[in-house]
Amino acid sequence: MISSTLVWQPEYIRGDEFNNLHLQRLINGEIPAIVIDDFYPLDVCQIVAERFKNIFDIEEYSLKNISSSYLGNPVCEMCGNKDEYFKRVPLMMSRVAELFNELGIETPLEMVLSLLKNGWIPGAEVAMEGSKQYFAGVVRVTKSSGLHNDLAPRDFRWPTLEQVSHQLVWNLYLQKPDSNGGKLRIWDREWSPLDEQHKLTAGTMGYTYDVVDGATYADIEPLEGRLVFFKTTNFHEVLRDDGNTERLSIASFIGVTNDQEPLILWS
Ligand SMILES: O=C(O)CCC(=O)C(=O)O
Repeated sequence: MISSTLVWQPEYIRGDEFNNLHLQRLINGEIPAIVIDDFYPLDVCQIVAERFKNIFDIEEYSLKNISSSYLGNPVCEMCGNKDEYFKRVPLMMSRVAELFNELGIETPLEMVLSLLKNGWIPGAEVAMEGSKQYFAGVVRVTKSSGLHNDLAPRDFRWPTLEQVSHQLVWNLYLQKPDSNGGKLRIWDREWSPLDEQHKLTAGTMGYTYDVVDGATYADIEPLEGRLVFFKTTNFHEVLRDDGNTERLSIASFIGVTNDQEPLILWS
């Protein structure tokens, strides 16, 4: 019997309060998430969601326990073809940026980079592999994702990503589903190599629920304009959304390499 209780509280702050202590609390696993409401204006989120309806080259994630499609160039979908990945970066960065053109506001990626610079003295930048830039800021429609965790140096042999010692992520929600579903659930349970025995079969990135048996969790609603940071090595999942209005978000990972280096962002 799997038992758990819901008592782990995210830290809700305003954008101008964000500082290094918040990031440290996340890195140390003291809080499940940092939540900043109204980070992006609601009317802009609505325009972007309307624009997104006219995009027809959205791709499906190939991983089996995720029901999600995307606009962008995520490493997990291109890891067998590094050259093609880096070739696609400029085009896919501009395809995403177009969604935010002429709205009188910076893109979410630009705003998150500025915010992170207030919380990390060496700063924050999009990750580079030598002279080649990574893609950051994938736009996703997510129906559900199974229980999983993300850790680039474990999953990919890409030199810059192998430097990452702690992995976080930011998600900005652009459209809330009209169902009651779509919540992000973050478990107070961090991945360790022993957990690989609970992994689902090849081709999935999921784990069975006995890995979080007894752990507490926090549920976060994907409200429009809400920015959420969490640590990706905590088991997490997106609860199924069966509504008609799509759950739309934009996100990128954030890697900590060491205290003297900028945070690096990629998707
Ligand atoms: O869409 C979300 O709320 C979280 C998605 C996720 O699993 C992640 O960003 O690692």
